[in-house]
Amino acid sequence: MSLHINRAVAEARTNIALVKYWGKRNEALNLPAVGSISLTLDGLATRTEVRFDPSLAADTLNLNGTPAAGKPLTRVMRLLDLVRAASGRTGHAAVTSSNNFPTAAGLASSASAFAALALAATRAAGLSLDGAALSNLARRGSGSAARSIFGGFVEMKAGTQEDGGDSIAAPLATWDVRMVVGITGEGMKATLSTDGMRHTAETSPYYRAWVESHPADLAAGRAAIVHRDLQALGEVAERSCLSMHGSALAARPGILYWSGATVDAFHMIRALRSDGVGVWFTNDAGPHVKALCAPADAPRVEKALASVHGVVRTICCPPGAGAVVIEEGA
Ligand code: 2P0
Repeated sequence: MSLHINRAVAEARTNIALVKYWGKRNEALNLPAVGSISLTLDGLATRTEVRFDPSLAADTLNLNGTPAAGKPLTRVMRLLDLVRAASGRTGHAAVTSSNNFPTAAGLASSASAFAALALAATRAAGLSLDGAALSNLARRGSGSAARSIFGGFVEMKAGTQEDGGDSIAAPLATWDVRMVVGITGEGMKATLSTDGMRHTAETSPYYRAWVESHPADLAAGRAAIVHRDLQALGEVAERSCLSMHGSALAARPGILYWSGATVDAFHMIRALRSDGVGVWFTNDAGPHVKALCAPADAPRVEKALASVHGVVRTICCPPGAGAVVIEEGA
């Protein structure tokens, strides 16, 4: 530990789950009820600077050029408190964070944000954590952030320990695929993931079935990645996405993240598949659609998705690297 370092800049990329995380076994420690498997994406990144400054009266947060308060600042302060406790550092910090993709597109992700923050804050505090410890810390900010510490295909373990020591992510084998993102309109999602998960767990009669069917999907996803079997991976990805949404749709009242364009894009992807293109959809707590395919098929998939009424933009992402330190020093 070197106490003179008080500033660090880190970058992390977002990730998309192929076997979904939905539900928590402990909300205070943010421990997931189920594991998950994701792909870290190149091209959609958050860059975050953390500067510990003894002259500050409080922690501050600047998000995409604008000072932030309220919930985003509170979540950042909670993570900084964990870093202060682990490092012994007592001062406040100035956090400056920006995404390299338009926030208005609605893709702004807590995954890349909290992975970048965990890495930048620990390095600025003079700590040098390994990937597992960083993943554990990032999870406290956001469950999906635990996965963005690593590049390529990543598995997040639900874990069984009460303190969450084994609720961490680790990299799996990686090969070259594409995730084509179809942006379906703009705006904030209706129900935040954390609230949606809680409501589903508390009220959906299908939640238990979701949790119980999940280990088989994880095993199938893991095997597909090890064998580089895109079809098997795509099939489990669609199944896991629809199961997650099925449990949320059955909550009372039901949570509906899809727009008409989302469903039209699902049909378009299945029509492409009927034409012999190896492409499978997934979708998260919002209306955007993500299509998994081989690199050679990506141009055709992108064109087809762009032709869906309501899809305003497409982004084609190769696998991306894990979180990295860009700069550090006094
Ligand atoms: C996932 N999602 O596996 C799932 C699928 C969205 C749908 O992880 O409450 O922002 O901060 O741990 O990580 C989004 O939820 O939730 C998410 P918290 P997070 O990617």
